[in-house]
Amino acid sequence: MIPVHAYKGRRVAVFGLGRTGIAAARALAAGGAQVSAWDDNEAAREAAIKAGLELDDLNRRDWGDMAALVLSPGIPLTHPAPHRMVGLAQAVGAPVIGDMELFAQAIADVPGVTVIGITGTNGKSTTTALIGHILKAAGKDVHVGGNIGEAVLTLAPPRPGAVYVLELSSYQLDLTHSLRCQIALFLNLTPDHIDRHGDMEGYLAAKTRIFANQAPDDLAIVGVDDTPSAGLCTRLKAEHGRKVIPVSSQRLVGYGVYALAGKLYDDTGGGGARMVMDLARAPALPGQHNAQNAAAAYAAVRQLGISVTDAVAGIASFPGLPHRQERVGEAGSLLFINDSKATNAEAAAQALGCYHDIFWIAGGQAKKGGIESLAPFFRRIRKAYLIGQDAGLLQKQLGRSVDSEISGTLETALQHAAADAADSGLRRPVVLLSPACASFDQFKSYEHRGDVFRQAVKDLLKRAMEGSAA
Ligand code: UMA
Repeated sequence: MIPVHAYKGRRVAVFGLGRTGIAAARALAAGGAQVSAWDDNEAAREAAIKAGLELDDLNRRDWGDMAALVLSPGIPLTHPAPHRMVGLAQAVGAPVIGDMELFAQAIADVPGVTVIGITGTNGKSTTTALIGHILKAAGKDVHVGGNIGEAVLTLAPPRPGAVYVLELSSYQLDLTHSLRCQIALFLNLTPDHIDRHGDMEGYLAAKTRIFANQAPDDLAIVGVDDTPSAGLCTRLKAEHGRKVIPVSSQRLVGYGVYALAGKLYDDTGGGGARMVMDLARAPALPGQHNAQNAAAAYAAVRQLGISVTDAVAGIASFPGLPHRQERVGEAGSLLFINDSKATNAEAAAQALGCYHDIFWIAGGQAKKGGIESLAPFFRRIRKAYLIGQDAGLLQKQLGRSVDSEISGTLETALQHAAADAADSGLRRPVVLLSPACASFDQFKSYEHRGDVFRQAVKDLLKRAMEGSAA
């Protein structure tokens, strides 16, 4: 745990007692603050008591002595409307901050600590884990956390030479004011979380806060494969004295790192571009989107002095992350892929672009626009098996161009998809769960949905083995 001493002897409100809130309350108490912790949800309050926290109903207490409000990232700060607690804090002039801000305050006085921050709509977790993997393999004192799932304040306390690799969501960045990322990665930007930021401008503004406190020697790494990010890269380059490395998996970028035709090129050295890696050596990073993630991770670790050989070896040995194009089973030539993390159409497009004969399981709670933007991939889909609340909408959007059925549940969808794929006679059929929708109508989270799928595939393959042995 990273103790936070900045509020020693003062009172701090911690609202929202999930992963962030519990870690923040503990870190503040360890640093000598008095903590008033609360959550709207009774089950969360009970869990907090079990975790050893004392509760204090923030709806009923006087806020006069409150030095700050630590808000969990999932709780609205501005849109669709600020949570009531935000108003209570603002009324007494208490700053509203998040756990990343506490982290920034906690490491401010420790010399020789490096922060690598990663943001973007898609690919953040993979890039974060990949950078952590390369640095660890190269022997660095590295700690990985943030939106990827490990609340930042639960990480080991800072020591000189430590590197923190942090996935930063737009929600977290909105609540962070003084964090300096010596290396800041901005991967891409497509519409997402608009309900929380008002519009695309608000979403972009939250994400660009990742560059806010950079010093002249710090590095900005920017993906340039979508229009808003390319515009951002141009703006940053125009700022006097900024170090910017553009990365792409679609085109050659001067003075950047890019992937073309499955090969990774480094043009940052001044002596012209050189091919550093055949990305076929990295089986856990399939597809063009992952090529950009690899390029971004490569640029980041090189800035820390990791050799080309170690960077390339780390990319090749990366084991991948669960729920992101995770191979969960194989039966002869039939492949089962769990891509449950694809909670929007853009993320599903990445997986749909990687395979040719797809038996596609999709559905849940659709995002704005549904799967309209996936039309260019429809020809790769042999049949779609639709689940959850918006199955009907998805079937309508698939129209006549794709054979589809409303399967209802994930289990039924898997059974039907596996049977059809096995009977298809295709050379390399793929049963792909890449839902393009949120999971909350049928599951606790995308992780839960992916775990259920992985287990169901395992059971199915076991039954098939037993059947063929009998
Ligand atoms: N709560 C209230 N009142 C409200 C709303 C929520 O009291 O009006 C309470 C809930 O009852 C709950 C707590 O607030 O107890 C939840 O807080 P939270 O949603 O911020 O969840 P945490 O467990 O703290 O998890 C957060 C991130 N969650 C969100 O941003 C929604 C996690 O990212 C992150 O891994 C974790 O901190 C550790 O840093 C998840 C996520 O979905 C993976 N992120 C979004 C995404 O990737 O798209 C941004």
